[in-house]
Amino acid sequence: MQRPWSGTVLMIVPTYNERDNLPELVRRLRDLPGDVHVLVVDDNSPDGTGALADALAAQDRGVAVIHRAGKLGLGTAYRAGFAYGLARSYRYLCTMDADFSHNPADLPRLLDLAASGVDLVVGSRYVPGGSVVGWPAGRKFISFVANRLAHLFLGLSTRDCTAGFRCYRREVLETIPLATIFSGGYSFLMEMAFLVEEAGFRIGEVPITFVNRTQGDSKISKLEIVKAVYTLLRLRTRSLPWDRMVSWVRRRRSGALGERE
Ligand SMILES: Nc1nc2c(ncn2[C@@H]2O[C@H](COP(=O)(O)OP(=O)(O)OP(=O)(O)O)[C@@H](O)[C@H]2O)c(=O)[nH]1
Ligand SMILES: [Mg+2]
Repeated sequence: MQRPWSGTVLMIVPTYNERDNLPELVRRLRDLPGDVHVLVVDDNSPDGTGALADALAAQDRGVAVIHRAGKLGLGTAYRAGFAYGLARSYRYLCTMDADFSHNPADLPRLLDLAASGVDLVVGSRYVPGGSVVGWPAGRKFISFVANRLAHLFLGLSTRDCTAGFRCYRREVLETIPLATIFSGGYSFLMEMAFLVEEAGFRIGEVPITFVNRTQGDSKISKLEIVKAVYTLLRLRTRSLPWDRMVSWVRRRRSGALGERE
């Protein structure tokens, strides 16, 4: 069936040691309506995921692979994927995890909302109808606290601002200064949500059931929690009144305001 987004979608899948998940994931994405293209961004996975991705790409022109030298982080993997998609004519650039926590069958719902004019659509655990299955209580707590802090500290209205299942309209990624994003790891997701809201884009959330991985190991480390706290503080400081004043003075000094007065 023809959809408004048919033929214009790139799904970016960062991978690190996902050999048990990747072939089935790519198959299910390629079986979706609308010829969704898949870009795997692999960081030289020791388990051979990169070679597996190459084999999938050799069989299917709708699959491509970026190989990076080593484990360079989730955020920079997304950025590499965005650069690839923006250099081509894709209109919807999506991201998801490789471990089936995000169900490929949910993707058309995200795309339908994006095609209706929503700039960033998030597959969300924390809107009515969304849920998390299989996470231990500690993991749920960390995710809950991260989101609560993002709402309180940064004033974000996105309920699930740490979610990796997303669909960006091309214009969003052309506007946000991707090269200046500080976070290279998991905090990238929060920073992007902040920048997209700050830029005034429309964000929508569709409920999803997030299912804990059954194959492979989690890559998230305790260090990522420390980095997330740092990211919150850093972004919060940027939006404090004195910070706005400093940037106003700087702009004034450089003459940017003088012309308008
Ligand atoms: N290319 C690349 N991919 C990564 C990196 N770190 C994680 N990933 C991938 O990013 C996705 C999310 O990582 P996960 O380990 O599943 O993180 P998570 O979902 O927060 O953790 P779990 O719930 O325990 O699975 C997966 O597809 C990983 O393979 C990285 O440094 N580079
Ligand atoms: Mg995962």
